[in-house]
Amino acid sequence: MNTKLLQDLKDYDAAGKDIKTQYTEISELCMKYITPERREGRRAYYLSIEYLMGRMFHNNLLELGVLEEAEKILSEKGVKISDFEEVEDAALGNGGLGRLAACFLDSAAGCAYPLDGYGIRYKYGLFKQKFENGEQAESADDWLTWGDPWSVRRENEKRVVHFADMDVTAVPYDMPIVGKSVNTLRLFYAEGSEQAQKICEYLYPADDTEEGKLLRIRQEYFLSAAAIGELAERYVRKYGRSFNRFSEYHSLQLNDTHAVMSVAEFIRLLTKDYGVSFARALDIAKHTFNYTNHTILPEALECWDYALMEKILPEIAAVFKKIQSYAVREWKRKNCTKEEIAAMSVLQGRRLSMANAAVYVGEKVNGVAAIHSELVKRNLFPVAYKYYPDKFQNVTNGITQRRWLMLCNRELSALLDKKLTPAWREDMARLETLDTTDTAEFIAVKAEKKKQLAEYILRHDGVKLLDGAIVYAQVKRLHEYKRQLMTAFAILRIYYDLKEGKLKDFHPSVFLFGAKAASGYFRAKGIIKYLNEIARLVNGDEQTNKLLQVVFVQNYNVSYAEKIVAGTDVSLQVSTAGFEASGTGNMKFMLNGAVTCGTMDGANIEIIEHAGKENNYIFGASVEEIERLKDTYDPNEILSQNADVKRVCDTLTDGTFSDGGKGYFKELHDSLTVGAHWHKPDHYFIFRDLPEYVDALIKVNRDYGDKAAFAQKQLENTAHAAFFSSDRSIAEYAEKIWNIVKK
Ligand code: 26W
Repeated sequence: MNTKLLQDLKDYDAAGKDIKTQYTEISELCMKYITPERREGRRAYYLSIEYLMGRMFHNNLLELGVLEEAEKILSEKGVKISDFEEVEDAALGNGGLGRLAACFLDSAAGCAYPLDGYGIRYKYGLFKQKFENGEQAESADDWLTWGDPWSVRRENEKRVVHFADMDVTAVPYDMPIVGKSVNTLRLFYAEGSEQAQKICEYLYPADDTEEGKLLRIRQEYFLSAAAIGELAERYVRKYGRSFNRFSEYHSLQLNDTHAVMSVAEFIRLLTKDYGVSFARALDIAKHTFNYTNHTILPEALECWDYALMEKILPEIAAVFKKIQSYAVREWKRKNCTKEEIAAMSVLQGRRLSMANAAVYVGEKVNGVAAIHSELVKRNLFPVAYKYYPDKFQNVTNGITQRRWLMLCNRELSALLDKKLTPAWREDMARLETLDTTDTAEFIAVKAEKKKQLAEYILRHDGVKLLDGAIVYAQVKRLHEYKRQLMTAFAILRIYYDLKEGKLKDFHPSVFLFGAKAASGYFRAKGIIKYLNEIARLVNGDEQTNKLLQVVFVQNYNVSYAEKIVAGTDVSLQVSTAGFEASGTGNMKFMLNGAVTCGTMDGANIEIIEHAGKENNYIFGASVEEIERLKDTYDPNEILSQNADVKRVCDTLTDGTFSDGGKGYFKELHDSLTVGAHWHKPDHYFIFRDLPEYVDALIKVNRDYGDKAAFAQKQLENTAHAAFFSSDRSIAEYAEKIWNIVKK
């Protein structure tokens, strides 16, 4: 308990100050008690171009151990820290891998592992989303309007990053990551000319134009060079210029391929500024860098045109070319065939494969769920796996129980305190001892969290949630492989069955959606429009709207997610098997006592292994079946044989809905029935899985009738969620990949 901090809070004078001033002053006051430690010895460093941190106020006070006390002290002064909810999320990420990075930093500090993060401090984070006539409208996320009291600008540690055509000053902003250790997230801010400042203006520029691609390369190199420059300089000051012991003190984790240029920069710096031979620098790199793959989507595997990179980073391009020639010599010594060499090549003709560079140089390469790591070996890098099998690892993702249970669901946390004593908070394995037959209090907690969720949705979206309903949620980025469109069809199926009196004793159900579509992703925006049109139809139909409601919340972000995961009964995780690397929302729902209705994909497979198939609702083709189906699957055959499927699919073109002449719905219908030049019709097998999906949803509805039995299934999920704590993930990285130890 931080008594001095509490005393300061008691002495704080809030009188006559507006809420922004109160937020800033109280945060700054807490910051005085947070001192990042610079421990000697080996450390790991996380290089990520995204960190989806969410709000830091409550998180940091929880980590400081003063949240409850501070709340009381400040409320006596008329300061309701729940009003600080209006502070913008630090949304410096798109979703998956950015939020994972934030959970990993939280767990490393929470478990006293030496792990620091390097990233980019974007002026504008992920865009804010509103719906205008059911369509996504984007606006800039000016997240710094409330200031950023949780970061400290380090004027005296700024450094210059050189491009062929400009110099950029990288100014570090340090955000302390509070736990048993206090680690640091260092975000670099670009200063200098107008063009230099553009580098950190926006997260993930649309890279479908050369201009966008160039900016993307600049962002990735900016992060790489600032981080490497600093680590190298600090090392030389302490251990000299030979770099012989660099890999003894550093393990650098590449979060996807976005910071792979740090490998080339490391070699460039050592050879050019410190006279280290290329072979030696490459060898040190091979014992320093590790790579996490987060997706098997081919379009997400970054390849850069050699000439494009050479235009602004000639030395970096040259280093990649030299790595290629070293690698080819090594592969020839291993008697690799021409085809095998091509498959592993860093430079393939004019294309630079960042993933192949990461695999070749990385000491360890890991996937993010058991099934994904198998697919990484089998489908993504089969040749590299053949020649370097020991490189390949799995570390299944995890989520921090501090934000995703203790903070967002204090009522369930209190119930666990009562049943298990607070010891579970330091030892999640104790959740396994939960008596899941004793459900009365859990049912009351879930009802309370649904009530709070309903209030939040009413306040933020002006929609009143159906009372006493089963709450389903599908909240995640909008992407075809995540199959929000299949859920849309399933809802229409249920709607029509209700209207035709085919569903008796149907328990009232609410389907919650939250999703942002990438600004250039036409089809994803069409699916958002379609879901909003279905909501309008279903919610407006007096015959059914006491039984079925569809709600699409706007600007789904980390803070919204905290409310939804706590108040949901059924987590919808319905990606086509083999496409979702892991998923992490699935784990958040599980921990908060929701059953999963989903496919055997990503981490869902391990969730079912831990929580039991009997406590969840699994449906759909397996990875193996999807792979077998790829060549023979004919969606139009299903349409001709299954009138139910045809009926809902036809609503896209039969006038049931209008997309305001934008052409969204016709294009979606074509994507399912005709395909496109880059894919076959229904390339995510929606029609194959839809009937089983509807059956699963109806089964949920039936089972819900026995409240106690259903609650027991939900509690079984909470009881078996310990494995999915990011504390476990970090302990695995520390042991299997980083070789670092707790303080
Ligand atoms: C929404 C489509 C999409 C897919 C991949 C957007 C961005 C990507 C990135 C290139 C990689 C990424 O974020 N992958 C996600 O990483 C998460 C953390 O490991 C996984 O849980 C998700 O399954 C994976 O899609």
